[in-house]
Amino acid sequence: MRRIAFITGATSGIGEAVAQRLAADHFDLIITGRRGDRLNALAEKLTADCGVAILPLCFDVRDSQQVEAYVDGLPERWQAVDVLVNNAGLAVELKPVHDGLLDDWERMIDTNLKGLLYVTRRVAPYMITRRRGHIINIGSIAGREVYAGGNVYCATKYAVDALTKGLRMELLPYGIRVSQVAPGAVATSFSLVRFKGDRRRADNVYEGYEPLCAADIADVVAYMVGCPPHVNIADVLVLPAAQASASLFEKERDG
Ligand code: NDP
Ligand code: 8X3
Repeated sequence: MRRIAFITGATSGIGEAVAQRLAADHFDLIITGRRGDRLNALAEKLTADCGVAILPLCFDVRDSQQVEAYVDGLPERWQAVDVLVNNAGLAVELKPVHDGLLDDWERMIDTNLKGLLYVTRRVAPYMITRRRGHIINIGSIAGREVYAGGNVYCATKYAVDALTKGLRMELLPYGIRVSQVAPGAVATSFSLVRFKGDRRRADNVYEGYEPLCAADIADVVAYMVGCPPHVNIADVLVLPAAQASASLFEKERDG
């Protein structure tokens, strides 16, 4: 019987790379996101490439009713979730609070914080019933240090750090491991989403140094879930070699 991993935000970036990596490691996967066409294409590809079973679920993690309907409605065969990767998330804009847009803040808080809670609330009981499981939350260096303009995004990732620690305590009696991976700069759609499609601003984030790629983070997740049951890699900060803090990068200069 193959193990089952449930990955939120698998339509691009880190979540997609984790799906690819865990499928290659022979996990059956529940993959989620709002873009159904990308989910279905990924499901087809991973089934063909890796011979694993994939259940694509198209929902918005901000909608608690959708989360409840999809997760509580999982076919019995899919309820035995071994690994939950809470990855779905985003930053929106880079503005000081005094100039911020409420809608941007709500998108971040509702996705990164409330969405993670909604999904965990519905998936954890399946793990508790079986007295086994591993929850991996994708935090960020922005959950360790703040930077100007990062305010609300940083607050959501500090919250992910707090929730990870609290969940680890609450799920301890049930033998469920809870971990966090906190990446620095990873070249994905993240900055394009943050800057609302402005390609020039997005590309600028990754210029002059080699950022992480999504597969680097997937490797870390795969290592964590591959550890023997008595080992919990509780928390990992992963940075590009050219990054030393949330805002300090060693960049090549022209000329
Ligand atoms: P991407 O933009 O490439 O991927 C984000 C994923 O989240 C997509 O699959 C998207 O799916 C999903 N998502 C966003 N909003 C929702 C929603 N409301 N409901 C369901 N799914 C949603 O970015 P990354 O892969 O870089 O980001 C993944 C995680 O990594 C995020 O939590 C981010 O904060 C974190 N992170 C990223 C870093 C980076 O530098 N890239 C660094 C540190 C942390 P869809 O649009 O189909 O719904
Ligand atoms: C994404 C990394 O530094 O842009 O979480 O906030 S950062």
